[in-house]
Amino acid sequence: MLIKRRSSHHPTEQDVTPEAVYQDRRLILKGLGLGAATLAFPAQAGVLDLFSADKSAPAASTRPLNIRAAARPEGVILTPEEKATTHNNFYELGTDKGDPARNAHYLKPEPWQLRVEGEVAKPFTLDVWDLLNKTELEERIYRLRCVEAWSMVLPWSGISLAELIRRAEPTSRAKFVAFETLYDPEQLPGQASRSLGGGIDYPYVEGLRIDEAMNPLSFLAMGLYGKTLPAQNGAPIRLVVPWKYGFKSIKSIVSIRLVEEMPPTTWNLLASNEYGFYANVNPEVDHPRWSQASERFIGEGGIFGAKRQPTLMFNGYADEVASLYQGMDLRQWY
Ligand SMILES: Nc1nc2c(c(=O)[nH]1)N[C@H]1C(S)=C(S)[C@@H](COP(=O)(O)O)O[C@H]1N2
Ligand SMILES: [Mo]
Repeated sequence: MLIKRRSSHHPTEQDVTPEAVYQDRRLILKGLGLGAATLAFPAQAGVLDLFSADKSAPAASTRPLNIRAAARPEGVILTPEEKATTHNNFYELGTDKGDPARNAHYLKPEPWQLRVEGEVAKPFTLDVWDLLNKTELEERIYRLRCVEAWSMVLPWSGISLAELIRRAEPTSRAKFVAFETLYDPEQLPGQASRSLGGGIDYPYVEGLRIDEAMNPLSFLAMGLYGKTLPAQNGAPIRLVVPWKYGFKSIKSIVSIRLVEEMPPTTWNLLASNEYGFYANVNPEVDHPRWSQASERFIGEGGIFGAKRQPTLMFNGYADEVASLYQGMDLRQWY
């Protein structure tokens, strides 16, 4: 059964998202003892009118950015902007693929402060919009591979994560980097109840080993398609780690903390047998409940009718990152 909240004569992307994907998520939620009925029809439970309210409220508008545009390599097909901004995973704004765009207006990305703290000589608080206004951002075209076996190719704009971390001068005890999404149930109503937010204990948290964070590919995006980030894509600043499954790329971050021990991460906390800390894209290591050997690329046709294409080791970034995992058993360290 598909989860449907609106009836419509025109199938929307979430109506045709492969059944298995929703079943996968629900299996996890069932394990947590959440009733299937609440999940299938969240709008009927009293606390959940948070999401049914005010459809007319406009979402924060996006605006053009000052960027150093990347060359569009020949033969590379970008996911259409309209797909990238309406097919999202951002459970704090709802668990259906179309929810984050519909609920985008709850999140107020301006002003926004991001702390860089922990094991550093010079902790600081960054005014994100000040940085945005003063900096010529770099554009990067990256593949994004969701653990649910769909993928996109997206033009992000932002700065390298290493650049920001270096400014704080990490100490020798800084072995990992912990990231945290904003916690504010008024702006992110999925945080107001466990069923509404997909059973996750918020805030959403993620982490990288320090050498992964300092790798030149690790990116802090403040833009998409040459404009400021839409709320549903993680405004105003989010992580992008292209060789890892999409859930590592944490949205709307307020804290970057350098730490000594491996930090807890949201999907690992939810189902440690299914989601590890590393979450490197690996076509040879299947998810316990589905194959990771191939993926549906979301192009003009959306996920509906998308052809499967082979998934690449480290999502195609092996030359840049394989050396980070030398000597590690990639089956064990999933
Ligand atoms: N805070 C937060 N960050 C998140 C998520 C989320 O639910 N909450 N979903 C993740 C998942 S599963 C994916 S695939 C990507 C999706 O990014 P996109 O919607 O911009 O394509 O965001 C990741 N970051
Ligand atoms: Mo994902």
